[in-house]
Amino acid sequence: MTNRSYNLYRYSIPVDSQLILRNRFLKKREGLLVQIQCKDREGWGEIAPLPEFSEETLETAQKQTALWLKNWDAARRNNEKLSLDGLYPSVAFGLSCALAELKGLLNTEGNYQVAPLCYGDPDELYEPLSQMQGEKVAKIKVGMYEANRDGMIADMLLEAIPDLQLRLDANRSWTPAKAQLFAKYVKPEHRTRIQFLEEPCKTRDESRQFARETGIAIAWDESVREADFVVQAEPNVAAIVIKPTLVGSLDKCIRLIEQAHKQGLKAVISSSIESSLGLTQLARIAQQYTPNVTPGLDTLSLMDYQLLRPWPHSDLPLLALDSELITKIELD
Ligand code: OSB
Ligand code: MG
Repeated sequence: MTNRSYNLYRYSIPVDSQLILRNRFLKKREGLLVQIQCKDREGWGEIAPLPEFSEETLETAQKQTALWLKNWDAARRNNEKLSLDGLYPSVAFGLSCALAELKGLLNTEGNYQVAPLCYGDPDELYEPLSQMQGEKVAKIKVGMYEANRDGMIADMLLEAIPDLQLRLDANRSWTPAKAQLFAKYVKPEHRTRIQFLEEPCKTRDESRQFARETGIAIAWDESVREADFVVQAEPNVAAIVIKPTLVGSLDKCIRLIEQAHKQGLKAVISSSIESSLGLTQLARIAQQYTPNVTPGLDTLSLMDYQLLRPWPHSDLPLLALDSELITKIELD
């Protein structure tokens, strides 16, 4: 018989007012932190449904987590394993991270080299890019302003920085005509330095056609979370983006990564705007399972604080469990 115990905390941290999620401003980021212990070992996980992206809410996620923890504690009597099947993605992910830490399955070394993220002002990229060692890759959110402006910015950056590679993300916002307008401004000789453009158009077929016509590689992000999605090598498809908080358990993410690698696709671990606790775990997952691929994790600076674990070299204040932005949840 083993001794299991657990704690659940809820956090709420203010975020940068520029953060727009599908036409809505996010003013604070909220989530759960779970701590599980067994004898002298412990593991932590973050469960943070993302508004506008996750189907579950913080409330439904919290209820499900509390119930799972209770059953997990009860399962110790029979030395049972408690499955994560059927749980909400954010809950399955957070609990699987806590279990992986507890069992020593998640390495401590992380890939903290991220792709600097730009929401519109390309000038913000020069400084972070000059600090980068190794692969020089940045990510620009496109599709929020005029498509021709997006094209000009991408082309200008590729022209100005000869060893720069770009990732672009349109979040399915372009019609085929708008996507073409974007491409018109990116010189053909610059297009090979676009590692990929995530989901340019509303449908996968429109995105495929765009890639075929322009030679610009694309990546699947939203599609990866759709029921009919299969990981499949295709011309002009370079990568799949994996957002574990929206996908599910660590095992499910690892299966997707393995399928991608088998098909010759890149798998890119990406943020769903987790706190520094979840984000540092994503950096560790990236290092362990997608070595040599820069993850898409440049979202910490949107927040005003870090939680419990610091991101290397971040100067944001670090909150501990006694902070008033973290509350312990009473469980029965
Ligand atoms: O569209 O990829 C997205 C963050 C939250 C929700 C959706 C997205 C994102 C990111 C994360 O872009 C950063 C990254 O992938 O580099
Ligand atoms: Mg995306």
